Amino acid sequence: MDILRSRLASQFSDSRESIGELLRENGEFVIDSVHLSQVFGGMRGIHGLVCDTSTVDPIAGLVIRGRGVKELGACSPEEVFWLLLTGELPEYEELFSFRQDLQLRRRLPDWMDGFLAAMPAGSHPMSMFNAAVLAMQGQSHFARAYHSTPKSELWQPALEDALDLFATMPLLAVRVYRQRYGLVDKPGSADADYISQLASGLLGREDSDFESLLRRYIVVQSDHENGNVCALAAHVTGSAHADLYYAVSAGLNGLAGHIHGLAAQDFIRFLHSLQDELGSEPAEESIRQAMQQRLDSGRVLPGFGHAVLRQADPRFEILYAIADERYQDNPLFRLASRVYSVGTELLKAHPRVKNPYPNVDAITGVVLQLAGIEQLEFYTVLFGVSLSIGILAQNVVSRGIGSPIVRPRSVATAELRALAGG
Ligand code: AMX
Repeated sequence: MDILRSRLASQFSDSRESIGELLRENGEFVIDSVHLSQVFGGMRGIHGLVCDTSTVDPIAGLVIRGRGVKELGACSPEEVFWLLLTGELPEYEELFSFRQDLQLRRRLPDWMDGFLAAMPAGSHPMSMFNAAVLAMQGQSHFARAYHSTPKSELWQPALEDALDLFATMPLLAVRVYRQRYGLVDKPGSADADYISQLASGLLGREDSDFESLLRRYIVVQSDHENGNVCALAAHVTGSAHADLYYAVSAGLNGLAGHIHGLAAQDFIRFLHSLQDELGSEPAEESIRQAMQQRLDSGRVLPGFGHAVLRQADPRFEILYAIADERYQDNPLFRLASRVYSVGTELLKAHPRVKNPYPNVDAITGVVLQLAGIEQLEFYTVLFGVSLSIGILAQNVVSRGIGSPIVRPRSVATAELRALAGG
């Protein structure tokens, strides 16, 4: 991967220089002020992190290296990974050699089947996936090279780990899926690309419609700046010079939270519970009552709301349009569509909810379910496969620009009370 390595070498050297200059000239410039409510409010809205791979605009949504996510419709995960790392889409030749390199890295250790089989029966697929990532840490180039590598060059072994992990994630997800649900393993063709490995591995057969759906699914969720729980956990872990196996694992642990990535499974579970209670296509009024009851009992409506976005999430819209085209006559999809509009209406009336719209987790499970992946606990693993693309790129860039260890200050409540003059 000499082309990629030499591009990144000059990119990082330029970045370090220009960041140094920016800091020398403007280091004391004030970009934000912190309110007491933000300190108690999960640091919401505080500008305190650097992320060059993508930004999340409250209105426009995800922008990857200057390109709105809707512009990336035709891209493959390989192209988006390259874009996240370098800031540009690869040329034909670059993509060709990138894919060749990734193919050589696409293999799981021999012990993986036994490792997964030894996990307790009924383990959540997310814990199997994460345990497997962590168990592969012994392969880390970064860990092996650490003591003989200057700080400024740590991005190089980090890049090796990132490429290995990127290439391996689809295979690993398939292995977890097949092992967890007792399905016969159907290894894809050795020269298949990222998406066809993943798609044919999951379905157990070639299916071009499923491949194109999965391509969109993976690309739209490939990054979301680094303030979300998953990316932030990975960023903080990597900042302590833990290798990418540890960092990705830290991120996956956070993604397994119910109000983060597990919302994908929770939303489908909620649809199923509505069908069990009210029939396969309940009337809008019955849906409204059930959702209101859930809110009144102090529980969240899974699949609605967002900590940053203040408009409908373009990632939701992209996947919704695909589902609408393919599954508009399906009862589950029709139920989901009613739930989206009723939920939005109810949350618009909620005094504190800042975003009443369905989020990406309200559609990912629906499209996977209708495409034939019925095991809803598996959905967050696929979210992890996609979001890890951004995490890997972000961590390589962080080592490349020499980001220091993350260490904000915490303050005791009494101190805050005194500061506020209370
Ligand atoms: N259902 C019920 N209440 C909700 C709600 C929802 N979907 N979304 C927000 N609220 C509540 C919050 O819990 C909070 O209540 P509080 O004042 O009693 O603490 C209040 O409304 C204000 O919240 P907010 O500022 O609008 O959102 P937030 O930044 O605190 O939280 C999020 C954002 C996503 C955690 C929240 O909207 C939520 O819990 N949604 C449901 C779970 C979900 O779908 N998560 C996936 C999000 C996307 C992702 O990260 N993958």
